[in-house]
Amino acid sequence: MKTRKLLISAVVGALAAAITLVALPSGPAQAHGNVISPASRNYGCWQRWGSKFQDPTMATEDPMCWQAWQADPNAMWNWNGLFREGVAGNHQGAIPDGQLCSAGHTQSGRYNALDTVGNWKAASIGNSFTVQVFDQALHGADYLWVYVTNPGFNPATTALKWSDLTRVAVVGNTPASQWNPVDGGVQLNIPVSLSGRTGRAMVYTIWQASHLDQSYYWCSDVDFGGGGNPTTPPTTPPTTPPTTPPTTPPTTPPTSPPTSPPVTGACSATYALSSQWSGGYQAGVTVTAGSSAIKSWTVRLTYSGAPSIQQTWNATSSISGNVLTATNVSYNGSLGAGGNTTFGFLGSGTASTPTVTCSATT
Ligand SMILES: [Cu+2]
Repeated sequence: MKTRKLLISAVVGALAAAITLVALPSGPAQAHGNVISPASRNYGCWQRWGSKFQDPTMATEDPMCWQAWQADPNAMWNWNGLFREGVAGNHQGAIPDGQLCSAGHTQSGRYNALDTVGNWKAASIGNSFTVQVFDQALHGADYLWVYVTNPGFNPATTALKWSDLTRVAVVGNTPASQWNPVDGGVQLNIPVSLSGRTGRAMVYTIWQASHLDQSYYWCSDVDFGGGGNPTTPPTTPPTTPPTTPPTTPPTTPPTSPPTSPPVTGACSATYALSSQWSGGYQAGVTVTAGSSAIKSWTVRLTYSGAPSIQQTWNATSSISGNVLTATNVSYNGSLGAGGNTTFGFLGSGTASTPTVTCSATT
């Protein structure tokens, strides 16, 4: 039990705690899960925008995800960490109405923006559908409960309350060995069968994990019968997006902030490790223009061995030998004098610190 708690605090506590991880037995540090279909709010936002979360087109194409990314990118990067502990089965007592999608403002409010009322993207499903729960950590389940909102409830205009929900499926004690092995963990498919449902609704899933009293809560937006948005326009306008893309790094800053880059040439770049876990890591690079404005930039990260990169955001990357080359995307190439932007990537294996150079066109 104590070891597992250490693992969890390591995920939350990022870098400092990652040192603890080294001493622990091997196993996934990002050790939780989510509903991947119909995708929960934060898993869906991560799926759709994780590779380009600073792309301002999100503000118009997917405004609810945009406001959530603006509120706290960690709510999406940590898509597998939406849980509470020590609830002792009293879910309704632990989570007030209007806070069901953030698990009652759990994790110091990291997920609060998932409660925002508005027209979230909804998965088109039929009356018979499957809730797919992904368990990265092989926790298994003491139980899983699936609820659906009652007919007439419109998530685009109404905050979710417990009284809006009817439980439609129950899965009892199911150790991870009985879930389906999938890449990176195990998955359980929960069939749900309804009748006569049309239009927008929400699916609410509770996963009571088995390793300790840890309860997960997920809101999934669905559209029964598919085709089309709700007929009632949302009464709550989406948060007005900022006019310039944010430069917020995707995760908690590293424990020692990068030293200010010397700004002598056209641009400079600093590398910072954001977090790491067994088998992978996340890093960010801040690109800063020199004393004149630039139109585009290219950053080269030179490693002692060939890097393995799974995903890059806010830059286009390629690897040749030991060098990772990253160039700006359409919305972050142009920087004013002294201005900066950030890109990031997920790497496989153990993080090592590259030598970083930056070049730019003016
Ligand atoms: Cu976990």
